[in-house]
This record gives sequence, structure tokens and C-alpha cells, in this order.
Amino acid sequence: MNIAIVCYPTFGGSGVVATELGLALGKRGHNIHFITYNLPVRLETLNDSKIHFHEVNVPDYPLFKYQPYELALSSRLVDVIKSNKIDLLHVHYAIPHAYAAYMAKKMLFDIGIEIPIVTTLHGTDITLVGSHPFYRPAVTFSINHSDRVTAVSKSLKDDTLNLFDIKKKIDVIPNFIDLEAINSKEKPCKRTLLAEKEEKILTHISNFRPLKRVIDVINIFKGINSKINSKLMMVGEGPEKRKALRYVSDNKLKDKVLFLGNSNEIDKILCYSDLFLLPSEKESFGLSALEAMSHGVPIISSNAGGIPEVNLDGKTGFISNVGDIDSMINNAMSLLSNPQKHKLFKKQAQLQAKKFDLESVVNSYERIYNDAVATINY
Ligand code: GMT
Repeated sequence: MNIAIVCYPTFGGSGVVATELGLALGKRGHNIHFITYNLPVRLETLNDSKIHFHEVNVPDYPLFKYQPYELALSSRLVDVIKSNKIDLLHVHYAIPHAYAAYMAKKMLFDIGIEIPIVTTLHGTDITLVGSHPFYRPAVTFSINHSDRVTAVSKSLKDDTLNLFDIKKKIDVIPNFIDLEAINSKEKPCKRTLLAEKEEKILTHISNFRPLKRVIDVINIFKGINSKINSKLMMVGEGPEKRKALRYVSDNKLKDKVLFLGNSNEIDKILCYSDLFLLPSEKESFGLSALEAMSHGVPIISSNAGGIPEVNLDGKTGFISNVGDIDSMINNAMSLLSNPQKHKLFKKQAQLQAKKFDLESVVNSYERIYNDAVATINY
């Protein structure tokens, strides 16, 4: 099949999922055309003949206070779909991708081309931005006019049905992890590069947006470090980073907390982590937690959104109410102070991650694609 994929090319989870899915589909023989404003971060190189990249350019024009990205994207979609005989368009993140896809579909219909649209909902496109009254009518319309709709967790599906007037069936297809790639990459971990021998290593990875509650991350770490010598790895970039840096400095933790920025070496960081911290206020799935679990890192998390579908309380880690820092510290300590229990949780985390292996998830997407194409051709 010739498949066009629209996503955000940044370090966000939706872009990562879209890129990894495209690469996996390419390995299965499909021709994949990414259409975004930058080369997606996990694509790195384009030396695979099945993978193509089409840039969306939005020329600056001084009359516009806001440059019309949807317009540029829908025009580019028409172009790419027409000239590459695309069979199906898969858009990740509803805003504005599903909206631009619908416009492209209508323009193409006018010239006799029918293209099915699959929309995957990722989280904040529904729970935060999309449900705002300024956007809700357009998001509702674009979801209802997609040929197939998927959500990355049951929690996100429920949120979508509660927040919008949805007439379409929503299939849950969870996020996934390429275990084969992880296992083949794994090198002996050099903990000593980042921490002293006796120090425990805690890790947080996110885009440092307010809903990730990075100050909670630091407070959880502070509580743990007061009882057991530890280090905290803060991976990512985002609006709350400056606040986090100040908080670390005010709490005299500068030599204990490392800010590593955005990284393409998540595997290396996770392989020596003892615990992963994810105290988010909202989280439709928690792809970073799944990545950590695939490396055998237990999760100390909040109970937000779809996290409990990934992190099993008392098995692969622990779950507390959002903001309950004391409970998160106690849960972390119960693992770090008991090597046998920690080892068991590490094993269980890895086992749970296997349920989200790429192969079966890609099969689910292929089934959805085949259905969508069949509906159009019917
Ligand atoms: O987590 C973010 O803020 C980024 C965002 C995105 O769209 O890139 O992540 C959302 O999609 C990820 C992939 O499906 C999920 O794993 C995240 O849980 C979800 N984030 C939120 O719901 C806050």
C-alpha cells in the first residue's frame, strides 16, 4: 500500500509513535510518505527506499498574524497524494491534522480521487487543547468525518466520547515498543558514567510541559535522596525546564540532578535506571513509561488517564493519586530498599512491556487500513 502519514516531527510521543509505525510498515513492504514541517526526529536518515519525506512549507506573509499551516498542509497533501498514488492517509494528533486531511479529501474528490482517512487520537488533542470551546466544533467535525478513528488507550477513547459528540466508532490501538530493536541495541550498561556505585538512579523523560508536574518529580527525588543516596536524570526540554532548574538550585540539589536535554539515546539512559518517575496530571498512555518498562525499569506514577493500562499497580511499579508525593516516595522506597522486591518488579515490568510489542500493534493498524480502503472501494 502507498501510505501517507502526517504527524508532529518533534520529540513528543505522537510523533515518535507515527515515525516508528511508518518505519515498521516500510519494513513490511509498504511505501511510506511522511508529510510534516520537519524531518521527524526518529527518522534520522532517509536511506530506506520505502520511506519518503515531504516537507510542508508555510511562507511568512506580514499581513497574517498567524500563518495558515492547515492551508499549506492540505495543499501539500493534495499534491503528494496525487503524485504518489497514495491509497490511504493516516493522521496522528487531531489538531489540525484531521481537519487538514478532511479538506484535502474534499479537494481530491473534486478531481476524482477518493482517499480514506485514518485519525489516531493521542491525548492532549482531546483532553487539553481539542476540548477547548474554541476548537471543539472543528475537532468533533474532523473526527466524525474520518473514515476510521483510533485512540491509544481505553481511557482516551472514554474521554473522547465524554468530551465530544462522536458518531464514529473508536478502536483502541495501544502504543507499542520495538522490543527486537531494543534487545539488539542493548550494550553493557555503564552506570559509573553518571552515578557513584552506591547511588540509585531515578529517571524522568518528558517534554517538561506543566501537565508533566516536573516539580513533583524533583520533590519525589528529594524525598528519596534524603533516605537513600541517589541521582535524578531529567531528560527532555520544554516550558517548565527553567523553573525546574531554579527549584533544583534552590534546594541545593545541583550535583544530584542532571538535565540531559532531548536525547536520541534513551536506551542508554534507561538501561541503568532503577526507577522511572511519571507523576503527570494528564497522560493518555505514557509512552515513556512503556519504554522504561521494556528496559526492566519499574514505574512510580500517578493514576492519570491511561497510565494504569500500562503500569500495573503493585506489579510493574506503583500508582498514586496525582500530587500525592508522599505516597510516591514511600512506594519508591519500598522497592529501592528491598533488592529482591525490586528485582521482581523489574522482571514484571519487562514482561508487561512485551504485551505492547510492535508486531501485533502494526497488525492492528494494517487491519484498520485494509478496512478503510475497502470501504472507499466498495
Ligand atoms: O506527552 C506529551 O505531552 C506529548 C503528547 C504528544 O502528542 O506527542 O503525548 C501524548 O501522546 C503520546 C503518544 O500516544 C502518549 O504516550 C502521551 O501519554 C500523550 N500525552 C498526554 O496525554 C499528556
